[in-house]
Amino acid sequence: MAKEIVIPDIGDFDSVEVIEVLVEVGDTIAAEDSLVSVESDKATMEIPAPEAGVVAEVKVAVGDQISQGSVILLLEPSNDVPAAAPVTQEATPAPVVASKPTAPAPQPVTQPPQYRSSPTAKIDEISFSRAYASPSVRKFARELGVDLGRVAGSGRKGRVIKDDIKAFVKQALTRGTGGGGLAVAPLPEIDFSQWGKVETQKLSKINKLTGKFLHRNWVTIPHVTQFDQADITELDALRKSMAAEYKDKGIKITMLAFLIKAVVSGLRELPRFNASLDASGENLILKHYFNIGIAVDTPDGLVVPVVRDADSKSLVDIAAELGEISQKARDKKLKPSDMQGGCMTISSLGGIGGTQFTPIVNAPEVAILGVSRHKMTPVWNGETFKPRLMLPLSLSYDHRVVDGADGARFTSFMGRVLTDANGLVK
Ligand code: CAO
Repeated sequence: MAKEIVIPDIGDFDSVEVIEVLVEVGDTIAAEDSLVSVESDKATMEIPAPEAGVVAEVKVAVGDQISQGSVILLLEPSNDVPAAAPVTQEATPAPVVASKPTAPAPQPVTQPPQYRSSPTAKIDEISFSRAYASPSVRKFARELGVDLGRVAGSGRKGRVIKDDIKAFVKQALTRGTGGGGLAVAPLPEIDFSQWGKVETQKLSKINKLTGKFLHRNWVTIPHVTQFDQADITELDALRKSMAAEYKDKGIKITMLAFLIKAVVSGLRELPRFNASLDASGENLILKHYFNIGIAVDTPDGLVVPVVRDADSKSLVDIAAELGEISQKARDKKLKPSDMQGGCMTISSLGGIGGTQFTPIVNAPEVAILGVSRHKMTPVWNGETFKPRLMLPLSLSYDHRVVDGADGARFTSFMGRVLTDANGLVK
């Protein structure tokens, strides 16, 4: 037979308001589990269960005014449910009372609260004690190591309820601890249509994948970008004459082919650039092969196919291969294996424009060479200004593997080999 559970003697209060109902029909509860939170102008209290059982019916709702003797719920007594603490059948546990902190100003909750960092950060006891929450919510927060002062309450008058703690932990785990323990501030959810007309476009599969990897690489790799310029006046003349020569054979001799050969020379000169950190971060794996990745812009997003063994291919072979792989990329015909095993990537935006940029290292590689638009520039040769075609280089590298001096050495070396381009043709 279901038993009526009533509000016990709650001291000096004639009537109190129900601010939270902590159980639902069908819940199995133990003696002393909190059933409802009530509030007077001086305190919040939790009314505990006098005995164990299963909730058959809940008789109160949030906002009800209740007093001693009011029925809270009907309970099917159950001998199977363990008591939380030894209590005599007659004993009615006393309400758990918390003095009411100065309640924060009521705040309309229009969207789920956003949180900043790990739930297990050090608890600020002062803000914890000032937080507006019932004793069981405080206990729950303590158990999870949540600093209650940082949890936005979605209950009435900004009171923190159990669901707020759960949401706080969930959000902190999914957002706040990514990137090797780095806590990042979450972006607020914003309804942009409040300022004007908008449309929502689904991200492509490539956008989503590259987004994930770029984000990981950006937050986990300490990047430095070294800027430089290479005098490619002679290289461009050579390229143009070769381009005319190979046009009929259907091969486009591009700047990128020269850059691939130059990067191979750079990797030979400075082998730490042709390396990867192993997963433990304890060892450097030095590679004796020369596979160069090329960032290719496609309508669906960025992909990076790899020119394999570029050291053993001639400039013309590389130019021909580049034509094929960039077409394959745009036709979405690249296989995963076409994009694996790169040693270093080149991202060329020269055909589009810009003076410099900071490319993101394509891990597990340790460096990426960005190339911007070349420009005819007056260059002082010690006696006079001469017009020289200058190519801007932006080398980003992983500072854990490459130090600043080697970064500058690499771009200087690139400058020398690109200036004397004949050596790259073989
Ligand atoms: N400066 C000035 N002009 C340049 C140049 C440079 N550095 N590089 C190329 N050009 C010119 C070429 O001369 C060519 O002009 P013409 O059509 O008059 O002959 C034109 O730009 C196209 O060049 P190209 O055919 O040689 O192609 P490319 O090597 O510039 O680009 C590719 C190939 C696949 C790299 C490119 O299509 C691409 O996708 N680039 C974007 C890469 C990207 O998005 N990177 C960002 C990654 S984020 O880190």
